[in-house]
Amino acid sequence: MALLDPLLDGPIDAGSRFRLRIAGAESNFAIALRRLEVPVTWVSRVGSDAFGDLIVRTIASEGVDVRYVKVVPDAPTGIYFKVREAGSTRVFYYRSGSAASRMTVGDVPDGAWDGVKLVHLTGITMGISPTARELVVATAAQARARGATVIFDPNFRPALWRDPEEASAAYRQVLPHTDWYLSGLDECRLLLGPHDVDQLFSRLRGAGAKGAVLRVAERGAVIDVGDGPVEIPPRDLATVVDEIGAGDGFAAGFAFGLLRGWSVPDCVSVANVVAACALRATGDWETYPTLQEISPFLSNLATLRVADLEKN
Ligand code: KDG
Repeated sequence: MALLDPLLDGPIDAGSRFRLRIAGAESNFAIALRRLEVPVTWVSRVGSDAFGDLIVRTIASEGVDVRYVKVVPDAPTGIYFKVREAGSTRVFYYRSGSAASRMTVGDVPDGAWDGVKLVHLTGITMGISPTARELVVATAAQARARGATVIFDPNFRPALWRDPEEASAAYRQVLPHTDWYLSGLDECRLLLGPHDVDQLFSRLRGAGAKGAVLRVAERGAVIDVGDGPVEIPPRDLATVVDEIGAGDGFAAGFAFGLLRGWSVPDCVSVANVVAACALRATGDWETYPTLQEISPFLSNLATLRVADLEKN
C-alpha cells in the first residue's frame, strides 16, 4: 500500500502534513530479509497508478524480485494512514476493492517456485478478499507439497474482519500447512481464547502448526521447546518510536536463522534484533538493518557456524 505517515503526533486535522511512504506486511518482510542478503521474491498486485508505480520501484530498489507483481488497470492501489497518539500508532485503510484484493489463485505461477526454500504468508492478505484468502491457503499447501518451510503470521487487523472469530476460522485453514506460526501473545489470546502460554502452544499444534513463536513486546518472544515455554529476551531494550513493522522484521530475522539451519533460540534472537530496529523510526521498514549492521551480534550466537562466517 501507499502509506501516508504523519509528520507530527496527534489527531489528523485540516492542514496535517504527511510523508508519502510505502508499506505492507509482506513487502516489509521481503525488504527485511533481502537486507540480510537472502534472495527474495514478492508477489502481489498493484494498480497502474502513481502509488503502484512507487511501490514496485521502491521494493525493487531494495533488490527484491518483483517480476511476478501484476500491475492492473482496473483497480487502484490501496492506501493507509497512520495516526500516532499517546505513545502508540493506529492505522486506517482505504483498500476496499484495491488491486491487491483482486489477487487470486494463479497469481503465483509455477516459475515463481524455482528454488524457493521458505514462504511467508500473513492473515492480512486473507482479510482483504475471498480470492486473496484462497490464494494464501493454496500457496501454503503448495509450499508444503514442494518441501518449502511455511511461516504464517496472522497479523490480525480488526478493520479487515467482522470479528476475531471470523479471522480465526480463516487462519485455521492455513495451520495444517504451517511450519512456524509467529504471532503476538495478546493477538494469539484474542484469536484462540484467554489461555496460558502452554495451552496456546498445544492448541496451535492441535490445529496443525508444527511450531510456534509468540512475541511478548519488550520481553522478546516465547518458544515451545517441548518441556514448557521458554522466553528469549532481546539483547537491549529498544526505544519505541513506532511499533508498526516490528512483527514483520521479527519474522524476517526468524526466517534468516531458519534458512541457515540455526537453533530456534538463535532464530528468535536474530528476530528480536531486527524487530528492535523497526521500532526506532516512523516508517514500517526503512530502519531494518543490513547484514553488516547486525553481524557483530550474530557472531555471538551460540550455534553460529564457521561456514556462515566465511560466507559473509
Ligand atoms: O505489519 C505492518 C503492517 O500492518 C503494515 O505495513 C500495513 O500491511 C499492513 C496492514 O495491512 O496493516
